[in-house]
Order: sequence, then structure tokens, then C-alpha cells
Amino acid sequence: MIKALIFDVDGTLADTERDGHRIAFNRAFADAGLDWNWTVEVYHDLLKVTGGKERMRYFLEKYPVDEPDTDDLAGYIADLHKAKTAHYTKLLSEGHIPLRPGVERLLNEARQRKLRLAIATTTTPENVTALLENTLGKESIDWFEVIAAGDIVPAKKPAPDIFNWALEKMGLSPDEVIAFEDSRNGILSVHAANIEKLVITVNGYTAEDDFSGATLILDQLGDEAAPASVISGPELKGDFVTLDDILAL
Ligand code: XBP
Ligand code: MG
Repeated sequence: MIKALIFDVDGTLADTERDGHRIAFNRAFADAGLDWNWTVEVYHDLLKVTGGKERMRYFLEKYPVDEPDTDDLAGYIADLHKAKTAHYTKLLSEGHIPLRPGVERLLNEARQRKLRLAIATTTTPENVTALLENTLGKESIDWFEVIAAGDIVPAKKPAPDIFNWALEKMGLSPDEVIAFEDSRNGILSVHAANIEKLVITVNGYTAEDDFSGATLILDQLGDEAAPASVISGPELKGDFVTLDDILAL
């Protein structure tokens, strides 16, 4: 019996990476006088690593750029990341990043039918709050019983920790939830947490990812104005994903 829906944020609730996080990173780098520039293409590679601080470290290790002039690299990266978060939340407050089609509709359907809602993401908690506030309104934070985000767990996705944390807080077992994700790291995390039911909505960065084992893969949840296409899994009853489609999985 399904009792809750657990949503990833970046790429799933909204297409935040290319025109949100990436831009915010680049603005923080420019402010700090760094000549790092994460192009759309480079960022695709960098998305292999979840977590902004972890991603910057990976960039420094893998790309031929000068190390910043500091004897406290962890502190330097943490400060840079704070600046990036400020830029990112500002972008959200300017209304540049909408929710993906069907997200608001499905959340409302779930609330009406008394399903419990949670979030499991690697992004910083402030970013989740800012996205929800600026798209669904301030009160929408309370729609989610648990917001599991960022550094509250030691290991980010693809580790299962963030989903395990959310399940534990809700007192639910993996077979009582359905997860929503958009990426390879997401599916690995969900499966490692023993959650079997998983809906994937792909996006520009993740369309070619390996999603073997996902229950349903779509281009989007969809709406009347923007119908969904099933990439793999059971056909939908109508033109977009309804809660009945989800509960029938
Ligand atoms: C999201 C991420 C995050 C964001 C940046 O992955 O990897 O790192 O890109 O957020 P997922 P922060 O959707 O799988 O949770 O800079 O706040 O870490
Ligand atoms: Mg994601």
C-alpha cells in the first residue's frame, strides 16, 4: 500500500541545472576573480558528481585550471558555495525557473487524496525552500512532511542515505513509497535504498542516462497543454500522468 511520494528536486520538480545552478556557479566564480567558466557541455560532465561543493572539487581535480591561492581549500570551497547559493536563490526569486509541466497538478492531486509528501535531494535546503516559495507559494513548504536535503547526510546521491533518512523520519518502509527522479545518480540512490517503485522524468542533461530498472520513464509528467510521452513502462490512461497512473504502478 503506497502511503507517500518522495520527490527529487533538481531536474525533477524543475529544470534547475543548466539555467539555474550552472549560472549561479559561474557568477560566484566571477565575483571571486576566478576565470573558471562552466559551459553547458562541461556542466554535463560535472553533473556526474552531486553536491555543489563536491562538484567544485571534482572540477579542480579533473580540469587543467590553477588551484586557488589558499591553504584552506575546504574553507575556500565552502565560501564559494555560499556565494553560489546566494546567486541561485536570487535567480529563483526573479522567477526564472518554473516547475516542470504537471508537477503542481500531481502534488495537488496527492494532497487531495491524503498521500504524504517528502523531498530527497542533494541540493542545499535553502535552495529547496526558495524554489517552492517562488513557484508554489510560501505555504507549500508545509505540504512536505520531510525535506531531506544537502549535508544532513554524510554521503550524497548515488548513496542511499538521503532516501533512508527521509524514510526513517516518516516511519515508512521502502515498499510504502514511490520515488520521482530524473538522473542516473538518482536511480542509483533510490535502488540502493531498496525503493522499487520509481518514476523518471528525463531532461536535456539526463535523456541518455541508463535508467534500467525504473518502473516508468517519461519525458515529463505532462499536462493538458503539454502531453506526456512514455519512454518505457506501462501506458498512461490519458495524455498525462495522473495519481491513478502512479498508484497503479
Ligand atoms: C542535484 C545536485 C546539486 C545541485 C546543486 O542532484 O547535484 O548538487 O546541482 O546544488 P539531485 P548545491 O537532483 O540528484 O539531488 O550547489 O546546493 O549542492
Ligand atoms: Mg535530480
